Amino acid sequence: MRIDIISVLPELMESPFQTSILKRAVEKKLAEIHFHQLRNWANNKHRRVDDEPYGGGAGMVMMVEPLDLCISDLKSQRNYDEIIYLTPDGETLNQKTANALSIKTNLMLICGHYKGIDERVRELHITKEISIGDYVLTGGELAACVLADSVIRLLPGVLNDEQSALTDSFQDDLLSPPIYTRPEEYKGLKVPDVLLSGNFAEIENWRHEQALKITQKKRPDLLF
Ligand code: 6GU
Repeated sequence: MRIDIISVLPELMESPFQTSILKRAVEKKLAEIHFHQLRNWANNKHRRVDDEPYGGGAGMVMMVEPLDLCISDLKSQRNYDEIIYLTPDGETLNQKTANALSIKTNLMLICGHYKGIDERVRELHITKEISIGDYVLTGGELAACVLADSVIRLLPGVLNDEQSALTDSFQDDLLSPPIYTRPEEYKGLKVPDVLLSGNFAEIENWRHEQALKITQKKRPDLLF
């Protein structure tokens, strides 16, 4: 998978891809991340990419031309499965969306800043709008990192234990059951007997029951 990320602050997104699992995914060439500094497509003296909104009002708007030139340049080089604008008014990211994106080949992510982008960029290029939750960030960069992380970890070969993405919380609309490692007892708190029983059918049953119970308690909305 190739992911192109357009931003005025690409340096903000470097470390997540230079650390741990995402770094390994990049090194193993399972994921290719390309950052593009939007200002390089600004055909004006001060490399401006924002301007005042028509009709007045607070905040600046990201201009249509630099974004159109940058996106068009990239589009002329390959076919993109989705051109995603990260915005608080997009559809909220969930596991289903991450799963769907993880089978794509080329994704383009557009990070918004200021009050947002000129509407004509959406009309010309954007195929999908994604938010990472009902709160406002200073820009789309951290949201782009969250989205990329949720997608890259699903790519075959990225996680050591292929099973572990399948048993994630949300993957079957249930939260994960409690887990334990050594010691068997700590400060009087014991690991449930069933987990020490060696009876795998019973363990699976217990885990499923616990997952249902925990989901009912913490996120009943997931059960309907
Ligand atoms: Cl994608 N962008 C911004 N600026 N704020 C957000 C967001 C995105 N998702 C949630 N809040």
